[in-house]
Amino acid sequence: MFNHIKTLSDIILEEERKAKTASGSFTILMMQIQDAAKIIASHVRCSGLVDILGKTGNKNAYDEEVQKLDEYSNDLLVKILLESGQVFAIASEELPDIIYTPKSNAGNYIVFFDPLDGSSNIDSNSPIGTIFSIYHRNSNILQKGENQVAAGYILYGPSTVFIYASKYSINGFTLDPAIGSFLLSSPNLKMPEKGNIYSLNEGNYELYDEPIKRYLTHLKTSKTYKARYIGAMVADIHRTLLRGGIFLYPADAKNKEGKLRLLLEVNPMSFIVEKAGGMAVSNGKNPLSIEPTSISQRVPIAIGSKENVKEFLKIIHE
Ligand code: P6P
Repeated sequence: MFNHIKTLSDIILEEERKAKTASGSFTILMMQIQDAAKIIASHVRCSGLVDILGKTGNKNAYDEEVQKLDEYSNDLLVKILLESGQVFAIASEELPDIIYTPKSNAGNYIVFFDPLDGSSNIDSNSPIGTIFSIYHRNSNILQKGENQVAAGYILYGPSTVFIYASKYSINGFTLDPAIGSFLLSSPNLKMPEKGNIYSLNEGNYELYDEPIKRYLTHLKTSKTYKARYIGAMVADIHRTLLRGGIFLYPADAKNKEGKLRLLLEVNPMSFIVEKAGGMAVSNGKNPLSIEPTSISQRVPIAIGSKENVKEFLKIIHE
């Protein structure tokens, strides 16, 4: 008997049927995001070649304009989303302002995205990712993260993994390049209640305030933790989602508000982690409840297994 492995498209269509008032608009949007992910994944696989192929001039062996991967990923997502007919407005980490779809083609959704998170990892062939966050059309573009309809990320690592979270479910899918489908590989993701991995850029240690330093001392003296830091939020969050533990980007003397962007990185990741049973805090608050003030607003973040985040809060408030 042929056992059909569910795909991301199957799950999206199943959830369309659960949504009583669905028009199919969200499904079309997600299919477009899926297509963009597959195209970016294929370019990521050749990113090491761009320099070699590109050195012959502006065209590479595929007769394509040689572009930096993050510029290419951004341009692709902007084009696909604006042409989808399902989007009212978009905002990208690579763009200074919100882009509104021309009225003739405007749709019902707002999409925030980081087209290639961790792009400084490209040259060392280290993991990178794409983060997206979807809201219903609203006159006020800047909405609290709790209003997200769905959020997800694509991790371009040894394999290409698509994590998709909606109000109905959170699942992980792995791209089968042979058939170009994202196959269900981590159904009904549940984050471990507690983990023994902590993840932050300890190069900033001297810039941290005393409570953060106290927390780090606790982790190190307890001798039960491992440190892992990849420098791409998508990769560090994905490991935390699967194995438990905590990821932090605290505020520091250099990044007084923190480095990561509320709307483009922190909210989608907080939505995903909460759907998997984890927890996120920014300045002691759930990031999803923060009223955004700007597209580029940055917040400190501690996110991961519930027990680890609670331990963090306990120690920094001692
Ligand atoms: P640092 C990548 O530049 C990024 O935006 C996140 O993906 C990552 O978690 C963080 O910044 C890394 O920052 O200061 O450790 O290089």
